[in-house]
Amino acid sequence: MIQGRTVGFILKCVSFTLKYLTCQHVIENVCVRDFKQHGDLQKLLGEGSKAYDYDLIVIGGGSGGLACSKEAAALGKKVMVLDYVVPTPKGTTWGLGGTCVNVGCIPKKLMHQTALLGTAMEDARKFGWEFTDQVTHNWETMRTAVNNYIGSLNWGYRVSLRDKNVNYVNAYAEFVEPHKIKATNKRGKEMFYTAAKFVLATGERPRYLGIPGDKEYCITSDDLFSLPYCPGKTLVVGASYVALECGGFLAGLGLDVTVMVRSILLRGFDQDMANRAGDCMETHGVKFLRKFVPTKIEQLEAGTPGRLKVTAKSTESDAIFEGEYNTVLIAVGRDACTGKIGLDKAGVKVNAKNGKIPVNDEEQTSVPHIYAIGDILEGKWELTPVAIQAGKLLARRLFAGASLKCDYVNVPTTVFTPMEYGSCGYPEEKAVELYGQENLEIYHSLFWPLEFTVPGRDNNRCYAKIICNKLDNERVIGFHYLGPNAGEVTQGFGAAMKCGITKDQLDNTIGIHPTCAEIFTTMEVTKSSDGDITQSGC
Ligand code: FAD
Ligand code: NA7
Repeated sequence: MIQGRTVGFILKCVSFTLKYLTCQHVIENVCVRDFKQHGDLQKLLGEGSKAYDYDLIVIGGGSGGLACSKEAAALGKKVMVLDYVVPTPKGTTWGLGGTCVNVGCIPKKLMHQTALLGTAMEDARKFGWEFTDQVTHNWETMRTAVNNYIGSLNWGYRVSLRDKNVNYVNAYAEFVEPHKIKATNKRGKEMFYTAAKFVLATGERPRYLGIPGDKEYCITSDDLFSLPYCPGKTLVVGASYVALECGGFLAGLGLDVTVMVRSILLRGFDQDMANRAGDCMETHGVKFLRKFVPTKIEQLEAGTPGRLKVTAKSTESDAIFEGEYNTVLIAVGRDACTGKIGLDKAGVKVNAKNGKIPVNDEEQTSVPHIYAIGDILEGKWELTPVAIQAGKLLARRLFAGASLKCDYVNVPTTVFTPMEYGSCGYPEEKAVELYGQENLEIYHSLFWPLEFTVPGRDNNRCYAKIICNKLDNERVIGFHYLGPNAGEVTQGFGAAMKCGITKDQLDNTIGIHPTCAEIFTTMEVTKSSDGDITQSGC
C-alpha cells in the first residue's frame, strides 16, 4: 500500500515535471522566436538571464562576416555587423565588403584580366587582326573602371544588409567585456552594444618590413588597386601569391617589374609548380632578384610616381644591391587584425606568435560564446569562399540546429600569375612527407593549349600533374595545373576530389576536345618512369 502510494507520488512528480518542462519548452519556442528579435527575451525570462541588445554581433564586414550576419538574420535573429577600415599609411581607404571586394580578389582578377587582354592582342595579330595604332595602356582608365565596379559592389552589400534586417554600423569594434563591445566611428563617437554571441571576422592587413622608409614611401596591395597614377618601374618585395600576382599583372601592363625574393617562390605551394609559374613569369617579362631583402628605402624625388632608391642585402653573402624604382610594392605577408580588438577583455586565446585565433572544428574560440571565421583563423585557408562557407554554416549551426561543419580539406585554389596555377589537395612535398614516396604514383604531362599554337607561344610550358595514393586505389590526393583558365579548370576537379576521384575514374572520364583540361583524362607518364612528357601538338 505504502509502496503503491510512493509510486503514485513519484508518477505525479514525474508528470508535473514533464508538464513543466513541456511548458518551458513551448514558452521557449514561441516566445524565444517572437521576443528574441526585439531583444526583450532575456528581460521577460527574468532572473538568472541577461538582456542583450543583439542575438549576434559580427565584427568585420568582409567575406566571412557578411555571409554569417546575413544568414543569421535570415534565420530570424537580431544581428549587428560592424565594419571599419583603418586607412593605410598612405591614407587609402575603401567601402563595405572587406579585403576580397576592395583590395583583393576582385580588383586583382580584373587587373590580371587587363594584362591577359594585352597578351591576347599580341596573339590577335597572328590570327589576322590588323590594328594600325600603337597599342598602349591607360592606368587611370583601368583604375576608374575597376573602382566603379567595386563601388557598385559596396552599395549592393549595404542594400542587401538592409533588406535582410542586419544592422550595419560603420565603426571600429573592440571588446570591453565578454558580452559587450565598444564601437568607435570615424568621428570618434563611442557606442556600446551587447550580444549573446559574437563572431570575429576581422581579416588581415598587409605587413610592413620595419625598415627605414617603408611606411613613408612604399605601397602595399591595399594601395595599389586604387593608386591614382601608373606605378611605373616597380619593385615587388615578397614572393608569395599576392606578390607574384601583382608583379605579374603589372608586367602584363607593360611596366618594368622586378620581384625581390627572400628565399623561395610561393611557400606552402608545390615547389615544382611554383618554379614553373615563376619561369613563365620570366618569359612574360618579370625580372627576379633572388636571395635579397631590402634594408632601406629612400626618396630621390617626390611625384606621382616619384623616384625611390632601394638598398638590399643578400641573404647568402655580403653583397649589397642598390636600385632605383618609381614604386616599391611590399607584399611580405599579412597580419591578423586581432591585436586591438580587446580579446584580452573577453578572454579569447590568441596565438601570440602570429596573432591568429585557434578554434575548434565548429569555429568556436576559447570563449564558448565567441566564434571566429576567415583569415584570422590559425592553420586554415585564407580564401574568400572558405570564409563565406564557414560563416554561413556557423550561423546555421548556431541558430537553425544544423550540424554541418566547414570542411577545410581539399579546398581548390588558383594563383593568378601570368600563367595561372590551380591546385587542390596536397603539394608533392607534403604528400611525400605524409604517405612516403613509395606509396605515391605521380602522373604528369606538359601540354600546349591549342590557342597558343597559332601565335606560337609558351610551347610546352603548361603542365599538369596528379598525385595518387597507391595504398588507396590510386585516389587523387593532389591536383596541379599550370595553364590558362586555371580557376575554371580546377573548380571542377575540386568537386571530383571531394567525391574521392581515383586515377581509374579519371581515365574513364571522356575528355572535351580541344581543351586544356582534357589532359587529366589521358595522363600516362609517371614521374618515377622518367618518361618524356613533352607534347608536339594536341
Ligand atoms: P576580410 O574580407 O579581410 O574582412 C575583414 C573586415 O573587417 C575588413 O573590412 C576590416 O576592415 C574589418 N575590420 C577589421 N577589424 C575591425 C574592427 N575591429 N571593427 C570593425 N571592422 C573591422 N581569396 C580568394 O579566394 N581568391 C583570390 O583570388 C584572392 N585574392 C586576393 C588578393 C589579394 C591582393 C589579397 C590581399 C587577398 C586575396 N584573397 C583571395 C584572400 C581574401 O581576400 C580573404 O581570404 C578574404 O577576404 C577573407 O575574408 P575575411 O572575412 O576573413 O576578412
Ligand atoms: P605570405 O603567403 O605570408 O608570404 C609572404 C612572402 O613574403 C613570402 O614570400 C616571404 O618569403 C616574403 N617575406 C616575408 N618577410 C619578408 C622580408 N622581411 N623580406 C623579404 N621578403 C619577405 O603572404 P602574401 O601576402 O603573399 O599572402 C597572404 C595571404 O593573403 C594569402 O594566403 C592570400 O590568401 C591572401 P619567405 O618564403 O618567408 O622567405
